[in-house]
Amino acid sequence: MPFLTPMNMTALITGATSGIGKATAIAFSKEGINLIICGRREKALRELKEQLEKKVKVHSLQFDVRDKTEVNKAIEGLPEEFQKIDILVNNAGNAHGLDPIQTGNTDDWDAMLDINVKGLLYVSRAIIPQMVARKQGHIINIGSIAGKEVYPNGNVYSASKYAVDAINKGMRIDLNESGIRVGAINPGMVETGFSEVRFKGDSERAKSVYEGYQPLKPEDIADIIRFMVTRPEHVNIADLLVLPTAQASSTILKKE
Ligand code: NDP
Ligand code: 8X3
Repeated sequence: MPFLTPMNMTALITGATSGIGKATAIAFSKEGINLIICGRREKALRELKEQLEKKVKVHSLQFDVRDKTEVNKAIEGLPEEFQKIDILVNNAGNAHGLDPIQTGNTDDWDAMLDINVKGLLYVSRAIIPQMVARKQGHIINIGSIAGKEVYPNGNVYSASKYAVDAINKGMRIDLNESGIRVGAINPGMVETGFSEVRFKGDSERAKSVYEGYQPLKPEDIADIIRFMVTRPEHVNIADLLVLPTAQASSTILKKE
């Protein structure tokens, strides 16, 4: 098998329209990795494509990860030069709400389980067979500190990220024979659109999540993902927990 240099690699990134996914697309473009950027927001996809295609080949796919028909159609319909996917970054996801279990909004529960868990599975299922056939590929799953410990009112979001942790481990076991690298990065507090989504557009509340300390920036996580995918092929970074220095755990955060 020829050694793959970043110049002839293609990465598919879900949730590339903002935050960690967008920063990862930018970081990969600097390595010369060609990109398939995915998300629902058409304008954000178009603008990112225009920005990055000065450096690398970029194809955008607009689909909702919840819809498995759309997922399969998008991936099966990729133009020839984007069909071989070397790196899959399963990043699309969000928290919806922050409520105690007894008053939780069941639509929020559906959103988190359908997007963070089932969406990740649908995209993975559409791409993994080609990696297995080639015996080559790298999957990065974006988990969370919420997938390592539960915090008050985090209940179902945590459940979705514990599931990502389990899926990350399960993929690594099942794909071991095929030589496919599988690893997760589990961030703590990263300043992105995450809290805007969690608090349904309440910008003041979202902003307050990141006040009084230095949260991680999406670029901090993207830089680590870039490092993960540029290690030699025998090195698999399997599971990382990455926190802002001010954060000791889900519930211990040193604010000024
Ligand atoms: P953002 O809200 O900035 O980004 C979320 C991304 O997911 C967007 O690009 C969005 O695209 C995409 N997305 C959401 N729902 C869907 C859907 N139904 N179909 C397709 N794409 C979807 O948040 P982050 O960058 O912070 O989040 C990225 C990942 O990081 C998530 O998995 C999150 O759980 C995880 N994470 C975030 C942390 C944080 O503190 N920010 C900490 C730990 C983990 P679009 O709206 O265009 O569809
Ligand atoms: C995002 C971090 O602590 O809000 O996954 O769950 S947290």
